[in-house]
Parts: sequence; structure tokens; C-alpha cells
Amino acid sequence: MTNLITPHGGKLKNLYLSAEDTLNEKLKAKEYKSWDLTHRQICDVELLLCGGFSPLEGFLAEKDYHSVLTSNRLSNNILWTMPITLDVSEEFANSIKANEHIALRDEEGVLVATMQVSDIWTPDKATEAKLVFGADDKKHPAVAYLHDTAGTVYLGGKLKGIEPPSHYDYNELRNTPQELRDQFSKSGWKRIVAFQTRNPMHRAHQELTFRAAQQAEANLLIHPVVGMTKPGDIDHYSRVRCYQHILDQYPSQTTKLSLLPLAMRMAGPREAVWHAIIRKNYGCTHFIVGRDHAGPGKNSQDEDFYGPYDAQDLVKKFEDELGIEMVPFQMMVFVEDKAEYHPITDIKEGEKTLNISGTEFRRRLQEGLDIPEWFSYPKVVAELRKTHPPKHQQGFTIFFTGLSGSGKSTIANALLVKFLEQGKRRVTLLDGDLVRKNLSSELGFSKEHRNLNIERIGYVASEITKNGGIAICAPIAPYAATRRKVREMIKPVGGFLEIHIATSLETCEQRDRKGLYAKAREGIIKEFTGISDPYETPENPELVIKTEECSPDEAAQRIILKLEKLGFIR
Ligand code: PPS
Repeated sequence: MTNLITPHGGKLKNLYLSAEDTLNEKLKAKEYKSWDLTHRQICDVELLLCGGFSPLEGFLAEKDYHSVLTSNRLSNNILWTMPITLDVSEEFANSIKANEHIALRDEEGVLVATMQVSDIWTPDKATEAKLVFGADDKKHPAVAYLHDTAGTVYLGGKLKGIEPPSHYDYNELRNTPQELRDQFSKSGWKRIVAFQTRNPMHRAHQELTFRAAQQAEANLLIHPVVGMTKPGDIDHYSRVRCYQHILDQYPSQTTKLSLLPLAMRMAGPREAVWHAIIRKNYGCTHFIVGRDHAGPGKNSQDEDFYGPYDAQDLVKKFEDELGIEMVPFQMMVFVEDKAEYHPITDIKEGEKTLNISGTEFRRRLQEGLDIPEWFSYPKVVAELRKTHPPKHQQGFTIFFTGLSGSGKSTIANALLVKFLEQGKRRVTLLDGDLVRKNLSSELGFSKEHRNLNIERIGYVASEITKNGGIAICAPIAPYAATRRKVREMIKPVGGFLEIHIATSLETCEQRDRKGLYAKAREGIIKEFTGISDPYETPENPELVIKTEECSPDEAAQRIILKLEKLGFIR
């Protein structure tokens, strides 16, 4: 175990057992009940075990939890602003007793740590949301997580580390606090200013960090979060390639890049103090806090959750206690006449400034529009364009829904050949009948089985979409909630168009190509959509097609025009 000074005068924790103790604990753990850690918990465990979360030695006990919520301190009065809790299901919590040991395993079942459960309690999540995030408002991603994803019961207890969670990406850029401290000392770095980020870095960030390092007379640590960031953020693989390009923009030997497997909470001021403690643990002496640090965006009243400089104020309040110096920074803007970046507060009257917001930047990427060189480096932009192609190069899903015999398959086939004719993207047709023969051959038509069928189709379509292809789905998909689920699955990875083939039941029954309606009326086929099972009409589909009024070819043309309008084909 190492004995380096960290904030609060404590020691840098290292919760890993010695080789011999690890073997013994592994044997004992065979008898322990196992908890499969969620992605966020794996991030927390990794930082607990390596000392990134020093002085914590495990998941918070109940009295520490309440103390952190109400006073930003552990029950022993040490500054700690974020509740690091192990949330589990009620079922799992009921299966264990206080003081029992449990095995914590990663997604593959590998034993990462064991924990002696000292506390088991049911938190009041609304109160936690208000105290930690400032509002019980699900527009805040961590509040939504708290209510919708986190388990209902919390377990507290000390951890014994068995092995670090495994990573297969960018291993050379991942460092424990001890490793970074050793590297700093080997390089003769005494003063180190850390830059926290969850976004790609552009010129303004380079300028800000360079100035911060100059100002603090310190070396620079670019310390981006690669655990969990705000939903919708640019993936860390693309970001890391961007950071690697940006390293060339600093004088050699002055700057280092290291990845932090932190699961962010977007808690603004509290998060900024937490980030500062973590950076202190990693051996930094200074920490940059900019505008709206770890801000979660707008609340349900369309107002910011926190003021733009609330985070700086809270870090300032605790600065002496933290033992890491804040380097506060104002927003940097480009001054056109000087062709230089300056803090917004230094801008003189009449000076023309330029800025591109994050939202505008993403829009330009989406539309494949110009991103000027004053804003970013060509290599960074090229990297982002590769993984975030404009809409006309992204994949998409056409999701037909409608009664049996409504004409979904006919239109889907007409559309399929049009895409094949265009030859721009790979295309797959997931027709209801075909899926039932292959993917869902064991399923029937109960609500549960229909939902499972649609979720499977959604999963396959999302994979196709993610990889730049076209998925045409043509199931009945009678339930609105499941259709919504599929939309939510696909939207983040490409385009999604729900198309209601709104042929009336009368027409479908008159056509009765497969003779199924007659059988359904006679009761030979049970749970038949429209006859003995419900069909929930889509409320906001991208397109409604009435086959009584247009031919399959006309329908396919309408879809093509809609795709053109939305920018998916050009
Ligand atoms: S669902 O609800 O979306 O899972 O249904 P889906 O997989 O699209 O249904 C595919 C075809 O199954 C035939 N079929 C039935 N449909 C509805 N209800 C019942 N009970 C039923 N039993 C069999 C029907 O022909 C569906 O094909 P389409 O292509 O829609 O006519």
C-alpha cells in the first residue's frame, strides 16, 4: 500500500489485496452471492480500488450517504460531495444479511472485488435528487438514471480489490493515480494543471489549456473522462483520436494525455469539487474550472440547472481544504480582427468575436457543412466527420406498422428495389413473415411474444443502421410502447422513420389474401390483430399511407421524397 498525501491529509488508497490474499479471497468468494456490476458501478469500483476516489474505501455507508447529501462531507467531516452508492434490486438486497460478504463481478462474470455489506437501506430518491442535483427533474440525466435505472436499495461497505476491470482500448493511455504520480516525478513535473473534458477539443480548448498552464507555470494534464458522460455525447474512441491530434499543438514535453474511467453525474458545482479531489488524487496541483463545469443542460422549465460560474464558486469555497488550486477560466472567443482567441471578459467594445456553440457544431457535422479553421484543426474535424458522417451517409430504419394485409410487405418490397437501384447503401428487409420464420420462429401472438418479436427486429435494425445500412421493417407492431422503444433504440445511431400503413380493417378483411381474417372471425385463429387483439394507431408517425388512395409505387415514391426532405438521401 502506498502512503502519499492526498486532500484532507489522508493517504492515497489502494484497495487491491496482495497476491496471496487475492488467492485466498478468490477461494472464499466462491461461496459469496454475486452481484453483476452495471457499467456505472464498474467505473465507480475501478476508481475506488485504485485510489482515484481516496479517501473512500468502498461504497458509502448509510450515515456517510446522508452526511454527503446534507453537508458535502463524510460523517467524519472529510470533504466529499458525491454519493458513491451501490444500488441493487430489492430481490438481491432481500437475499443478503448485514455483514455478509458479496462478490462484485463485471459484465463477463469476472470477480473484480468483494465487499462486506455493512449497511442496507432504501433511499429516498426524490430527496437525493433535490440535494445532490438541485432538483427532482428527470431532464437531469443523473436524476433520470436515479429513478429509471438505479436499483431501489443501496448497499454500503468496504471493498477488497481482486483485479482491475479489464479494458481493451487505449491501454497505454490509462493510468492509475500512483502511475501518474510516478510519471510526473520521473519527468520532473512538480506543478501540474489538469483539464477535465467530455467533449472533443477544438482551438478554444487548446488556447484555454495552454493559457492556464502558462498562468499556473505548470505542466498540463489533459484528463478526459472515458467512463460515462452525458447521454448523446461523442463516443470516447473518436474523442481520444482527436485528443491525440491536439497534443501536437503544445510545446513538446509539456503536456500529457491520460484517460479517466469516471462515470460523470453532471452535477455542476458538486461535481466540480469531486473532480478536483480526484485530480488531486492523481497527483495534480492545479485544476481548470471553466464556464458551466459538468453542466447537465436545461431543466424542464427550459432553464439552466446551475449558474455558469456556480461550480467555480463552490470549488473556491473549499479550495484550502482541497489542497488543489483552481485555475478558473472564462469562455474563450475568437476575435476576428486579431485572429486570436481571448477570454470573453477581455473583449473590448466594438471588437467582433466569433463562436460556434456545441449544438451548432453538431448541426454542421450532421449536415456536412463547413467547419472553419479558426474554430478547429482540420485533423480533428476529419476525425469527427469519419465517425459522425452527414445524414446522407448515415444509416436509417424504415419501420412500417399496420394491420395484417394492409400492404406493408408490398410497399416494403417496392421500396427495397428502389434502394437497390440507387445502390448507395446496403439494404435489408425484415418482413413480418420472414422474421417469424427465422428470428422469432418459436414465438406466438400473445402480447409478450409480439413485444419480444418487435424488440428483436428493433435490435437487428439498430445494428444495421449503426453500420450505415438501411433496415426496412414490416411487422404489424400493434403496441405503441414497443414501437417507441424501438425508436429510442435506433434514433441515437441513425435515422428512424415510422410509417403507418393505414389501410382500414374493412379493406384488409375484404382483401384477406391469406384467408386469415375469415379464420379469425370463425375463432380458428386466436388473438388476431384488429379482430380479437388490439392495434394501437400510431400518434406521430413520420408518414401515413392510405393504400386505398395510392399504388405501392406511389407509396414508395412518397417515402423516398420524405427521406430526401429529411436529408437522408441526396
Ligand atoms: S407482430 O404483432 O408485429 O409480432 O406480428 P407479425 O410478426 O408482424 O405478424 C406476422 C404475420 O403473422 C400472421 N399472423 C397473425 N397476425 C396477427 N395476429 C395473429 N394472431 C396472427 N397469426 C398469424 C399474419 O399473416 C402476419 O403477417 P402480415 O404480413 O402482417 O399479414
